[in-house]
Amino acid sequence: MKKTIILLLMCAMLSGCNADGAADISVQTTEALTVTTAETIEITEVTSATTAKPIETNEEKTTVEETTAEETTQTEEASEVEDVKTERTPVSYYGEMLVDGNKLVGSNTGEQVRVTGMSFFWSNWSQKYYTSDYVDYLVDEYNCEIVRCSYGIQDNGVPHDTSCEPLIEDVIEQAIERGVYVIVDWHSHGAHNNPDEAIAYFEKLAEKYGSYDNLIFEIYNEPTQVSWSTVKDYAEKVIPAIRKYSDNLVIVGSPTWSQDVTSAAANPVEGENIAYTLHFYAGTHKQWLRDNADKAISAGIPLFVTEWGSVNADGNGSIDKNSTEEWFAWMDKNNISSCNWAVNDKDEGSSIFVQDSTLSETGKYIKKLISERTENAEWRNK
Ligand code: IDC
Repeated sequence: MKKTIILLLMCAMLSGCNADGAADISVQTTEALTVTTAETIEITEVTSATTAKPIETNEEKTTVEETTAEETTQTEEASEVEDVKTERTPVSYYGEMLVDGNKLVGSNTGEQVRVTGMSFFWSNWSQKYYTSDYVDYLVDEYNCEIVRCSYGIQDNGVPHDTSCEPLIEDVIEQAIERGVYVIVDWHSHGAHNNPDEAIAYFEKLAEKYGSYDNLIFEIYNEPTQVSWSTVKDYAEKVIPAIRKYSDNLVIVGSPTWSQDVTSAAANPVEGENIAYTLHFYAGTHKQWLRDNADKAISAGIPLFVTEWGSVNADGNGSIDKNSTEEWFAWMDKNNISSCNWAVNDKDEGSSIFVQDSTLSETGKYIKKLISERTENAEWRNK
């Protein structure tokens, strides 16, 4: 209930903003300004409460408390215009992600948009992190502009575990409340064998949340050794179900664990607002995969790295810093959005947590990489 009220008030506030997200005082009535003020204070309280939740981090707790106290005082003292600026978010600034040739642009800015964040782990194995508190953690502490839900589909003939659906919805709702993008990924390696399940799920999801600019549909995590035409046929079955309710960005995988982006570029999926995922694991995948990706971009398709790892492709091993830096230089140059694998505490190199949910070595390293991209992002500063 409280969530709904805050959401409605956020909408009221944003409707008083121009395309840059700045307050358009000239058209606001006194009543609207009062609502904006109340709304901002309400959000500040909620943020403080959630920041204080007992999620353990490796950060100095005093630092968190000092920052929170300072933010609260600043918010109370600031003018309404500054309050609106404080509450600007990636989604309020950029809007819906739209394909424009081989780039993704924001519907509000018309300029190329690049966001950086984290992917949750297989939802069937990692439900404890699928919470609104962890979305807050990822936004407030980890500086994410995007999160990705990986709806775990095991493709072994066993009906998939639908118990994660309400948890995925909690994550989506909190992402909407915090103004970050949220990908829902059909985390499968064989989705083309059972398109009906994906169709039913994505249609339901599009109907419920497809009007929010936050939501991005990733319909097939990683096809393995199948032809591109098989994947394309699957995509052309699933996408129309989404399009009944939503024109939001759809991201399509490609053969060989979403590396064969040149096949996709040679024969793209029919439809509008469709991008393609490229997955890399820095310990395994090197320049040859970037060369492939460059060819696909030159051939005209937009890429989105919905999943990447700093370790080996099996999700384990130690961080390959040199290779990760080469990949980031490439993503920086091409303004490519990305989500790191994974928000989890399994004992493997790719987990950002260890088992008491404090940051692993990987977690500290990835936090730095993400923060370097997002702390001074355009949406905060313009
Ligand atoms: C891995 C997990 C690992 C789990 C395995 C099951 O890290 O713990 O046992 O899945 O298949 C991907 C996949 C992603 C993998 C990850 C690392 O999208 O599901 O997670 N990876 O192997 N593609 C390339 C690497």
